[in-house]
Amino acid sequence: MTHVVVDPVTRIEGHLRIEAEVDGGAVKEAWSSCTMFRGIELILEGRDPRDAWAFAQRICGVCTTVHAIASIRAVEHAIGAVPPPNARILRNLIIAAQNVQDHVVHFYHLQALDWVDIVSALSADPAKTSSLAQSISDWPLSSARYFAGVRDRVKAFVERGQLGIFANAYWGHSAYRLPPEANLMAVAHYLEALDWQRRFIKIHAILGGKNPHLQSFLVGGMATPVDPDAQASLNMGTIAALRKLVAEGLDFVTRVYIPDVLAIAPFYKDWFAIGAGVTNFMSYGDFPLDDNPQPELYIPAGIIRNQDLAHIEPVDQAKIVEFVTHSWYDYSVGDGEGLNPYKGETHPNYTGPKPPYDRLHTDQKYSWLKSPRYDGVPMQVGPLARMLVAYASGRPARVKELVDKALTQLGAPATALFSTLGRIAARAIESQVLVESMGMYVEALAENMARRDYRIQDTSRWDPGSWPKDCFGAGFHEAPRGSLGHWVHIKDGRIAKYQCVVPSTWNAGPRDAKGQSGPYEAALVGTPVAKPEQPLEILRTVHSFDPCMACGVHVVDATRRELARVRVS
Ligand code: NFE
Ligand code: MG
Repeated sequence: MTHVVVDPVTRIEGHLRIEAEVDGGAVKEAWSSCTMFRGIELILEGRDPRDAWAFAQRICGVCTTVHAIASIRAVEHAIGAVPPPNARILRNLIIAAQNVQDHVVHFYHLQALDWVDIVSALSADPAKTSSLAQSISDWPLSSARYFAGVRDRVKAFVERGQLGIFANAYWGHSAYRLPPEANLMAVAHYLEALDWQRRFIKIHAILGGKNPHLQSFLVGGMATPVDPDAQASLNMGTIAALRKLVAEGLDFVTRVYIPDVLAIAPFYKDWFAIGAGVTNFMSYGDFPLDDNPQPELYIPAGIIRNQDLAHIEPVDQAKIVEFVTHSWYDYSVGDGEGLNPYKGETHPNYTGPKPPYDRLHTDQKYSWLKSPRYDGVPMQVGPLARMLVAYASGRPARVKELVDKALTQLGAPATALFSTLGRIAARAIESQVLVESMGMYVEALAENMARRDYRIQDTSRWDPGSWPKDCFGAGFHEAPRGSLGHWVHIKDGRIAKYQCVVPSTWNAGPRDAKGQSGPYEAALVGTPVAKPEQPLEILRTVHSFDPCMACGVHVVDATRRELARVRVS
């Protein structure tokens, strides 16, 4: 038995440590530990709830906007504010843009290098790379000359010993299987995606003044005036700019991202049977399409248990609790019980190892993340959960169409989705579904303008004097990494309690009071590890969840300055 420690896991947001027991070339048991604490829930206590979104949004700069959205929804729920159609539509556009940009960045910049060997790309034949690229897509940047240029650029970096962001990887590892030409094509798209994501997210600059951390959120609506006749408002010029940016986004996802995923996956088909882990899935649903109290959601809500796609249960938030049995917190009710977020507590109490952190005390507390559970069991959240709920619900119809098409092209059964590669494929398919839906929101906004409906905020609840003295609210959102909820208790116009239960907490959390593993821990079991001192395969499965610890814990140890350490004992 070999004990592997990966700390910190890189190409994620925040600080994550994975410990695993490896035996016979595969992971037998794994532990996921978040090694940072932030405490934004505590910072919010005592503040004006109308300001909460601006603080909460700073939980993370990767999934920017998402905590602002969950926060305003929670406060609106508590005080009874109802955003008008224009605000709903703008929010849908903002969160769709966030999801799509985040997914593209995740695939190329945070995940691809687990599958794509940059150093191998240097030996690629540019003419053959061009043929490969042209065989999978009509994307115009595909000539032999173009790929020769990319190869020479990367070669110059390597020869000067300046691998920079590409340093400290496991180049040449036997688990890399792409031919040099596929590696070179992916490297070219890695560089193009850097540029693309910067252009695409201008949608946020237009609608929110900046990215990250848009400035235009407002309890009851949005702080963005809509008026086709005014220069300083969202007007017809804005609509034209949005149409163009959405079209460019659709083009890149359709002609680069999806073809790349479909081209790379066949070399790694065994990963359709690795990394299933927790087989319960949850989606809160998102993208309200009307203004009813229970609106139709473009991405539906639902619970799937034990991979059973024939039965979708509605989500009941009363069934959500968080445990701290293995987390560095204390509960006033003791560590054996879970608390619903309305009653949640954040009392930090670090009892973990002291430097040099050789081993986590995995039989005791070992993470800054709590362990959220639904009806007593762990849930996997994220693009795969959403696509499975949508696939099983039959809506939007586009999900089933795209999933079936991808499975046919890859010659894989539907059960292949329950895997490491399934999470990667689901993220790509979701990007396509969401970027296609964005035009619908732009046109809805244009139609409202044409009808001279410029309403942007419900001001009837702006005055705290109009609020109940004591009220509770919950706001739900599907962030890029999955189901996000904020719970707020407002007393005498101030925040009495604030609790966030975040996607990466659902997925990366430790064991609970019953010893049930969280999704990362469960997914790692069975993951092959060819070389314990270069645990590339562990990274593949962990990265497939797109970890964000900053979100997950919502003060870093200055003694640990190494970029990464892998320890084997
Ligand atoms: Ni910081 Fe986040 C997303 C949220 S976390 S990235 O998506 O909420 O898991
Ligand atoms: Mg929390």
